[in-house]
Amino acid sequence: MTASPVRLVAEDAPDQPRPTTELTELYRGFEQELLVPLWTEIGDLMPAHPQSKAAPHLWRWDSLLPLARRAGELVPVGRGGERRAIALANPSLGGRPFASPTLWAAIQYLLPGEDAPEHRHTQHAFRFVVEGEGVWTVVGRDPVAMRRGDFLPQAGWNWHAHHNATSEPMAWIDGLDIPFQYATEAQFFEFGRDEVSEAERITPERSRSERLWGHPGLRPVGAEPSPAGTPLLAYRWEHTDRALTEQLELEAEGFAGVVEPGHAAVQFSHPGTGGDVLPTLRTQMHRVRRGAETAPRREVGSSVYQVFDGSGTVTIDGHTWTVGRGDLFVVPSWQSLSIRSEAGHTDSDSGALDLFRFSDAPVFEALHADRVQVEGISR
Ligand code: 1HN
Repeated sequence: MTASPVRLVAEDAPDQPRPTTELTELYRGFEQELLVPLWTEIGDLMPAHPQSKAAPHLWRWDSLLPLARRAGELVPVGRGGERRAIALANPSLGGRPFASPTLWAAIQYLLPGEDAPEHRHTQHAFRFVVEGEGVWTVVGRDPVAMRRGDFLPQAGWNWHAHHNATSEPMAWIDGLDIPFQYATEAQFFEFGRDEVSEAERITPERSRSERLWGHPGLRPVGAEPSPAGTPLLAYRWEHTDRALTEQLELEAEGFAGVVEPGHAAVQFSHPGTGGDVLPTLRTQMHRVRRGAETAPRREVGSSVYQVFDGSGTVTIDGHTWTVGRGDLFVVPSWQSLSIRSEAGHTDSDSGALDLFRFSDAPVFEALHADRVQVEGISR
């Protein structure tokens, strides 16, 4: 057969007609008119269940961080390149800077005194800090401190810049819905001011957003947040940690509330709506007690995890990796994941495995295309 887009005989498709001269002629006619018959393609177009083009993969923090440091020495940050961000490229997505078909994940690095310039884009974004501090991200002219364990969402089309106000470099991870907006051809981007004012280069302990929106269960009367993205720009580790600690304490006391035995989780939520912090991204923190293992679970849509603390093993569709602090892994759509918390070689005994997770779940829920299977139970 020639390099025709139409397959004359589709081995994987049953009930194909016998190849004859007339059939070859017919298929050549299809090709000339840019037509493709369904009967040769249906297996790929309509699989019985999602068959991700992406592969499960693990990136080690110990490999990423030295490369980011080296980029800090060799590559300036400024207008044009915009960010010293180095993206995770899924090995099965053709070298594109996409962790999964919908999710972007990158390590970003900023040196003492450096500024990442102001811009805005329709892509929804967040930062998560696995170690270090000293950078303020300025979102809508509100400077927000970034420290270990903090989660910092930033909904699309907000102006944002970052500055490192300390004498230490800082690394963190960025998550965005770039591949999703790329595939759906929905992106807009604008450069901001080249210089930000001194008033914005300040380094307050608490951002204006936290002072207005960061009080548990209390909504400011008179402030109308956009439903499209959370008005709270920082979710601090002390709250996340305490929520997880208390869930596991309650479990030990015999009260309900955990996901499954030994596994606590919280979801970062929009304080005005209770929904996801960003329209396309769901973000959570999980804690698996030392010795516990999560039930294998598959979901429609993909996720990226970063180990925040502790160590263990993760198994994604039959591939098992040991993981430790900072390591990142991607779970493609409908591939099963289970997580086991156990002491590693180099681990200080933290007693649990903490994992930050982000996924594209809100997209599938909005389309009523979400599905979850836990150990054979469909939901
Ligand atoms: C971006 O604006 C940031 O603001 C990080 O830190 C990563 C990747 C692609 C496009 C814009 C940031 C980005 C990005």
